Amino acid sequence: MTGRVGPGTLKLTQAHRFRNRPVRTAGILHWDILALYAGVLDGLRAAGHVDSVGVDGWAVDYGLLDADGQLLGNPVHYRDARTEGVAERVWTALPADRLYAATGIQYAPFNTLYQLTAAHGTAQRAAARRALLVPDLIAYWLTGEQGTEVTNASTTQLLDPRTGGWSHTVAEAAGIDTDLFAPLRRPGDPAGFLLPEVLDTTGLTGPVPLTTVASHDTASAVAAVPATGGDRFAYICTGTWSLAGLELDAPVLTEASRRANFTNELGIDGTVRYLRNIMGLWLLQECLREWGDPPLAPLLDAAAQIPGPASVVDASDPAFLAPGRMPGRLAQACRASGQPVPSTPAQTTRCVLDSLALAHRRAVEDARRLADRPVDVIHVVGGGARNALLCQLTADACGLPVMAGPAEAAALGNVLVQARAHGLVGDLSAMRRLVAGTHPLTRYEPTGDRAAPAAWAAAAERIACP
Ligand code: LFR
Repeated sequence: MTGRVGPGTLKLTQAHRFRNRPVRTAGILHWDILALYAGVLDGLRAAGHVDSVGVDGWAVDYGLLDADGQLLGNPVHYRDARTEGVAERVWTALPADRLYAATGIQYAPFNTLYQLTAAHGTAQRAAARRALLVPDLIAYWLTGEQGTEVTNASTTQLLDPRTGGWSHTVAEAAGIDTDLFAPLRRPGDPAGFLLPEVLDTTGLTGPVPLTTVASHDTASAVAAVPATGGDRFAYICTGTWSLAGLELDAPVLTEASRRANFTNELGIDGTVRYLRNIMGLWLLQECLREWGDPPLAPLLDAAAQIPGPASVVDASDPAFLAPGRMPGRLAQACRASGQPVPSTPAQTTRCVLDSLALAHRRAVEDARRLADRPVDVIHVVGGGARNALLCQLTADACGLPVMAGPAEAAALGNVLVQARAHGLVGDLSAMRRLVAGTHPLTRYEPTGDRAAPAAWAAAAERIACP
């Protein structure tokens, strides 16, 4: 994406789009990182002229480099099964409650901490001198400079959210030397210049600086949430995942918060992203893949005609993490909880969207209770902001208005942090006002006969997660 920023101006243009296709080899699911990097180079070529570049991407995954700075293998996908049962091993050295008190990070089988533990004893891990998180790896190839961006580093479960530095307690207990990571850097920090080889390949004219952004895509998206009326808002970043929660000044590290599996990831300017991971539109994407990728719009229209909330599943359950056979797995979960089994694609789609709306409701309610913060409005950003049925169901389930948009929040947050570092925009609230003033938002009210929170409470009881 290219972005243009000025007073009253914030405009994104898609320069290039490429597929991200994971590949399974020798029993392990990998990212095709060189194909992704080639896509980045194609994008830079298509962009033409740029004043600055920023890289963001998904969290937790990393590439290992040898002593010469060469990549030791394709990064493993966080949906790979190699981390099954690994967390329990880590907890024998450092119990889960102490781990949470030290890092504030939710349990997810794929946290970097567990991935590095799973890799202990492998030849690759033994040869590794450096681990670079995926956006940092792309930044390294573009510039030759290594760093560890702090919002993404917070998802490793090796960082202390109070200090923003590494947690030596956790690292020592897990037998991980934090020198494996490059020095920490913060959104806004300069991160070098595009290498001559990159300028050659892309046809760009140097010098082109790389600017550190909130390199965790969710942190970039939260930075671009168009909230302009104070702090009584929740956000839901919807895409492959739904990340639902609050922006706070300080982490919530209580036992109740741990039990509710809330995470305290770092945001820009010392903020804390207090949120829960919900499986998100991945559930639908995987169904569509199984059905041979039919067009989405007629399916959503048909799903909207079905009375709801229909049968629901627990959309926070890691049981849905792995790819494959998703319609069958959803049907099985409905059967196991004694609910009608969705059998048509429209019914399955409705099951997914009702389940997501219900999970959004639980996350927003739990967050405001655990952080003791009132919420008047929910901002839905990311790809799901385009899904009117999902937004309406979320408003209905939560009993709160939903402000939907922008869909490209992560790219906007990325561009805004670069613009700020180059003096083109003010603080976080100025950034948010600029998004709100330049991007149309759609408001969904929990109205009409759809506003029936009791029906959602009953749906929650059916899957025993109140
Ligand atoms: C969203 C996201 C989530 C993270 C998941 C795995 O793209 O970055 O925030 O939990 O992907 O990295």
